[in-house]
Amino acid sequence: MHAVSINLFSLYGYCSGELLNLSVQKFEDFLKSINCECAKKKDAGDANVLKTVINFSVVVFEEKVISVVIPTIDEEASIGKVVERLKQSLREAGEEFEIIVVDTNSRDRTREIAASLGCRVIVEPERGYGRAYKTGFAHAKGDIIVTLDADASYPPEAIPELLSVFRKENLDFLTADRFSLMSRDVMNTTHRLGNWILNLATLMLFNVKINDSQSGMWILRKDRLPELDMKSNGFPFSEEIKIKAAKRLRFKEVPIRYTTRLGEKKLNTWKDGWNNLKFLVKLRMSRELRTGK
Ligand SMILES: Nc1nc2c(ncn2[C@@H]2O[C@H](COP(=O)(O)OP(=O)(O)OP(=O)(O)O)[C@@H](O)[C@H]2O)c(=O)[nH]1
Ligand SMILES: [Mg+2]
Repeated sequence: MHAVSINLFSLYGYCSGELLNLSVQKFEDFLKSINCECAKKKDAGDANVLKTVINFSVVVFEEKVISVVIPTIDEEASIGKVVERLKQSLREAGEEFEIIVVDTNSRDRTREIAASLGCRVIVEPERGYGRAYKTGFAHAKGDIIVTLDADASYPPEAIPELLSVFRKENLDFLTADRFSLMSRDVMNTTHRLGNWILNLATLMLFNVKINDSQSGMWILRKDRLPELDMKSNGFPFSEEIKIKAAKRLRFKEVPIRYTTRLGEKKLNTWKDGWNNLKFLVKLRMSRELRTGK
């Protein structure tokens, strides 16, 4: 969190403690209404009456910065559109933001397009969806991190509304659910079945009831990351982060409108589906989650 502390003024007065407390309360309420916080310090004072000195130091919270992190491999067909839509949506919402593209060995124009649109392009030479996110998170300057695929399947236009829920409900982790609002033609049957099995496994192994354990669109507080202690470097990163967030943090799932991706998918339905299932079993057996936390 970026905070600026200003020592605003000191109150020095001869009045009853009660009266003073009332004024202080009123002042604090006012500060809250203008996004400030009061750290008050009582220096001296008599129990009933007389001399009381209060130093007000006011903490002014800077506008929070959003870091959008996008992993990419050969996504030239879509990265430009995703970034343009993101910029428009976040600008219209009055958000201060940065966009970080974490690229692994793209052989097309992905990096060039992202850089030309003002993104910070971070090169992560090691393969892995989870690894790309770990690298991106480490570079994020914002308090709040937003993630999505580069393939134009998740709607950047939904982010302001999701952020509003995230803030209003004081969440630590929000995940976007693709299935509640999804039309039939967006995902093939095999993919749907795979997702259903993984959701069921998540419920049975961890008692985490979630509609979409594999969604790639999340909002999270950066300062909560250490509590998640992420292990996976591959595609299971997505289910791992949700299970741990659901168990340890203030967590919510919110529906979004998902569409078919542009360009080639990087996920291998059978191989990665099987790996994701194996990862869930391994995670359940691990000492870390054996206690159910
Ligand atoms: N940097 C990096 N990005 C990756 C890696 N693997 C996948 N990605 C990106 O991560 C995002 C998710 O990958 P997708 O292929 O879309 O996987 P998916 O969303 O599960 O599959 P689809 O439903 O077919 O889109 C995309 O933006 C990919 O380009 C990786 O090893 N490194
Ligand atoms: Mg995708």
